[in-house]
Amino acid sequence: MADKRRKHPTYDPDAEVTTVVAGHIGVIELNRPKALNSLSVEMIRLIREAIDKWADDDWIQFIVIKSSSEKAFCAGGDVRYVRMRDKKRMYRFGDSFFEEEYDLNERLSQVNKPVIALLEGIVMGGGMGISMHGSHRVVTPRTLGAMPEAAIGFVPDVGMSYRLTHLDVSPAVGLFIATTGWRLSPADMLYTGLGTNLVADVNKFESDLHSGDLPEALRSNALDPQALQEPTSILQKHHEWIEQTFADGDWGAIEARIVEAVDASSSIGDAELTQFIIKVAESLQGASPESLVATVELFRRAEHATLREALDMEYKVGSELRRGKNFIEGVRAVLEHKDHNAQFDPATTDQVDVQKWRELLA
Ligand code: QUE
Repeated sequence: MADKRRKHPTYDPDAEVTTVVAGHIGVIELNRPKALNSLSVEMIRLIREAIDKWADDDWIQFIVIKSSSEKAFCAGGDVRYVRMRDKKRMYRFGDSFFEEEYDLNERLSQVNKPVIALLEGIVMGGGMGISMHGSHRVVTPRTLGAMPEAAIGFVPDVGMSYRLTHLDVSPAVGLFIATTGWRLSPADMLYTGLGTNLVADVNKFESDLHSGDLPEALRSNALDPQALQEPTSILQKHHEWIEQTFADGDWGAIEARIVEAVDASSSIGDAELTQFIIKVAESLQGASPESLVATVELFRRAEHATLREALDMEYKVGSELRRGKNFIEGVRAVLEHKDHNAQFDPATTDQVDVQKWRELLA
């Protein structure tokens, strides 16, 4: 019996996701490196299939989710493909894509054994969704996280409206990450709790897991954060300003505080904070105002919701955004033409109908 299970009957090294049982570890390897492992619907189905098979299989002690590429764990969902169909008003594909993706995100939160994501390289959007609902999110000095959806006229989804409002740190930090699309360093990941462990080498850690002793494998591979290029999280350094700016109000109120801070920044006398505030303002430059307004409405409600309720709200907001022009335009500018010059409409926050999003989520 045991020997039979070691060989996966459908193992295919060229598949977009390969799944193998190695000893008592179920390994899910994302293998679409040319697209930085952005998740196709096939990949979502293959991951789901493996999780369903291994979650209640007593042979399997741990489930590991990793990438075949050092460049990226996973850069997001395959939004180019979704856009192609949405553009032709064929919304059914995107609808079921997000339904299946969000169901997988929820399923990952329900597995009663360690689900360990090895976060080497880029982890954005959908990549967060297949890692952050598991028990262990292992980061390295090369991990780069982000929720950059506002740049493509979308909103942070995949259950991250729930995760980012239920961080070890305050929900204000989560909303900061969601609106600015902030590039999260390994230190930022650990500070927020999005990362649970720091290791130097994920391959060495994975091979040590075969001992069956997860705490020992984590301990013996633990890297001191002081060894990082930036040992201190910039979000931690400026958490007070983030709190004051993002803790309450709608996007209009938050944006007004940021504008005020930029105007006052030269007279603060804190060079580091001034630099940070300018960088915050810059990271909001390419964002769709409609996305920013909708993100705040979504996050204020997700703070008091369950993961499933948050996913359902994300689906509602996402469906609506996909049927407007900004998602088509945002994916065009960032991922198709890569000119990063999206012409969003409305172009400013004051022109966005905030009431529409409140009614949608009521
Ligand atoms: C926002 C996103 C995504 C993004 C950039 C954003 C996203 C996504 C990708 C991506 C990146 C590289 C690829 C690819 C996709 O970028 O979801 O196929 O090669 O998948 O600003 O939400």
